[in-house]
Amino acid sequence: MIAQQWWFTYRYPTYGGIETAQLVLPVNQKIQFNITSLDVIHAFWFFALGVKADAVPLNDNVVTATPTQIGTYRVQCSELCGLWHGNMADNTAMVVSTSDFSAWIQQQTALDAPIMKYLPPYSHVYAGSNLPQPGVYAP
Ligand SMILES: [Cu+2]
Repeated sequence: MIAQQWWFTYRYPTYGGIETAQLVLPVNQKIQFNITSLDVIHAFWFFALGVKADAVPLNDNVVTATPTQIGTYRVQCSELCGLWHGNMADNTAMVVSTSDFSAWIQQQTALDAPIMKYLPPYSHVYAGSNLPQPGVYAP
């Protein structure tokens, strides 16, 4: 989980390091979250899962949880992080069946294929040349 002003993104190192704006997790599987930030201190709060952890630049905060209920959930930032902190929330986090997760990850992998070469390699923290560079997505 990567926080930045003012949103969360999610990389899936188990699936080639693809990056998504929506958090989707398979049900009944132990998930390891590696939580970091690109800029200031945020906090990742997935209260239905009992996950709340600071997202700190250059810091890899590791939390594990096992979602057991399929459904749609809210995640939000719980550390005042600037002007749009209050808007740093998402009601579309999902826990889905294993087969729905496989289908979703396949779809996301295809969507991300054209941009993977612009993404920094997956890392637990991002700094220096490993930070996403502004403008690299422009044609
Ligand atoms: Cu924040």
